[in-house]
Amino acid sequence: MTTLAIDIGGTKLAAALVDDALNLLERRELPTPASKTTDALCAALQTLVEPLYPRATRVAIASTGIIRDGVLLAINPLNLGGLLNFPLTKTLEAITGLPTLAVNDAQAAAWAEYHALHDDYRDMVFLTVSTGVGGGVIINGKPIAGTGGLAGYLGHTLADPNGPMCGCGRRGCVEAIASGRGIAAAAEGELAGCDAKTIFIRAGQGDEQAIQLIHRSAQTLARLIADVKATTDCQCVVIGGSVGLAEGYLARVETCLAQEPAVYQVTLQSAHYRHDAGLLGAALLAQGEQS
Ligand code: ADP
Ligand code: BMX
Ligand code: ZN
Repeated sequence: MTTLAIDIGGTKLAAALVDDALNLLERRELPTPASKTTDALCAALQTLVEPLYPRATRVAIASTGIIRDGVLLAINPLNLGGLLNFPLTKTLEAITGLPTLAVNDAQAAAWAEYHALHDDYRDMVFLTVSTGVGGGVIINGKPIAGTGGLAGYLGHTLADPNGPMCGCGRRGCVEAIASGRGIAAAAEGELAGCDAKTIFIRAGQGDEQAIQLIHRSAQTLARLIADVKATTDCQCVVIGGSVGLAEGYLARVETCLAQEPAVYQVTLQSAHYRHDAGLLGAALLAQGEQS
């Protein structure tokens, strides 16, 4: 069977055809539209999948937000241009005429990354540092989503009670500081208005403010990882997302984590499937549903 896998993030939409051996056959990408109405996202998804779906037999979606009864509910609507909810499975079923499964992006990515790990690892946590900060938790070989789908929303745990407001309505979430949007929002002076990608480039050129902004993100993530270790006793934390995968970022997080007491140390790895972990995790979950 060929799965049309779709990844809906706050910055980019990706789609690919995936075969049963988890090979990516063809991949396309588009920017996520910034619009409070559902029409723009519908239209972008239609453009994205049109060349692919005639060769697929099912659709599997990894999406930012809580996915409840096939509807995307944003915890942080700012990540989606203010869009609060979106009828995700209904939209893709209408476009493609195919059975459609939708899950949270980080939970999907965690599932793919879990399958790429050493067999002895039964407890792992995936963190995406991207537009937001997402989390997926696997305990004893099983993904944990909770009854309402909120389990593993590690980006919305508290990093600093005096920190910036998060789009979820809480002050000082990890996401408000460590995410791509959080990094960009804190930029001042000549970096004001730059996105996280540009700030990483400036840091590489030696810009002191850019280096500090990235350090603040990495430090915040390392403290979250110590909390995650204390909560789950996981054997491994896998980091993905474009910020998480940016050159030098993981090494900074490792340096910050090394400053925490020994009991909170845990193996850190970059996502094996890099930017495709969400796509492949959704495809894998769809395979599991039908086996
Ligand atoms: P999404 O959140 O849509 O899944 P990404 O994982 O690409 O998408 O994350 C988007 C965030 O990552 C944005 O804040 C963007 O500025 C930042 N980003 C994109 N590419 C890079 C890069 N090469 N280095 C650092 N940050 C990046
Ligand atoms: C936010 C939240 C999570 C998501 C995470 C990473 C929304 C719309 N999304 O915390 O569901 O997993 O961002 O998402 O509330 P990404 O867009 O950065 O990949
Ligand atoms: Zn929050």
